Amino acid sequence: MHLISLPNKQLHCGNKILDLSRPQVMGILNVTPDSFSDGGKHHHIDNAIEHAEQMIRDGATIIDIGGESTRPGADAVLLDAELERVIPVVQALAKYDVVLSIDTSQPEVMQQAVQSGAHIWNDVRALSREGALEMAAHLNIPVVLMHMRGEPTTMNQLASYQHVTNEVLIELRQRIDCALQVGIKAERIIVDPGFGFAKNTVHNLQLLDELWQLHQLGYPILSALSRKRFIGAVTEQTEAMDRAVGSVAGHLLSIQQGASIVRAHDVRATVDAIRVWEAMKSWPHWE
Ligand code: 8Y4
Repeated sequence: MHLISLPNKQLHCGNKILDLSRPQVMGILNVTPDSFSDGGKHHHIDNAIEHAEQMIRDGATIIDIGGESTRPGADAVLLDAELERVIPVVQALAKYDVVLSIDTSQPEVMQQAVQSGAHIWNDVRALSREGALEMAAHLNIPVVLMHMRGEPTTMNQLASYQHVTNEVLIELRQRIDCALQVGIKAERIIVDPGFGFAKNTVHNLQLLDELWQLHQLGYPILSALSRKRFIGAVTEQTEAMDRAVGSVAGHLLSIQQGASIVRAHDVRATVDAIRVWEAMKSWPHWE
């Protein structure tokens, strides 16, 4: 375990560079309708910017902007709604000294987001939507390939494994192969086990215990378990807000196994934990 070190890699994100030899915190910025149902459009953008600014002050070096609606509806309507939520926020945050990641599965959303200043494609569907692989190759940006089975609406029935880590490795390798085949560069790929996606509590815990196995793939690892249900199950915290400490613990265990990026709601608490880990790693310099 002590022999695992972070990849000595730099992730090129447009005009910015992320140093993956140190753990990086990706702050979660939700721009779904529920988060601005009270106010108007400007209210929603102002709130998003304020939240992002706070996360940057707290030490986030990446902001993950997500605006996908989980409600059923026509594709064209859903696309327009997602664009309307995400693009103004990207435009507003483009001037900040932070890497912008977009949580989307839609190639059109990512294309417009990149035109507006976004850097990373974070896709929980690992570029499986029509045209997504080709768009990622064309945009030539870093992509997060996350493990999932089915769709968020059907995935729970697919949470059946002989050995979860081995099957996640096999299925991630298939998505990596697809990405490489269309010309996505190896140095642009980040992998993610997809905590909570088509996994029950035991699966999630086994994956966390064996996260270091993902180094076999040869790509930087992103770990994202912030406030998720299995953290609630273990800590007996029914309210997502009360899962911060459990989430920090899980993220630190991920970092100890060589995860390069953690995706968190509670940025300051996560950064504090990482500071303790980094201080421990460099203890001779403290005397
Ligand atoms: C409270 C709030 C509790 C939100 C749970 C949640 C991942 C991801 C999500 C992930 C990557 C979520 C966008 C689910 N999960 N992207 N996105 N990896 N790369 N639920 O595990 O945060 S959304």
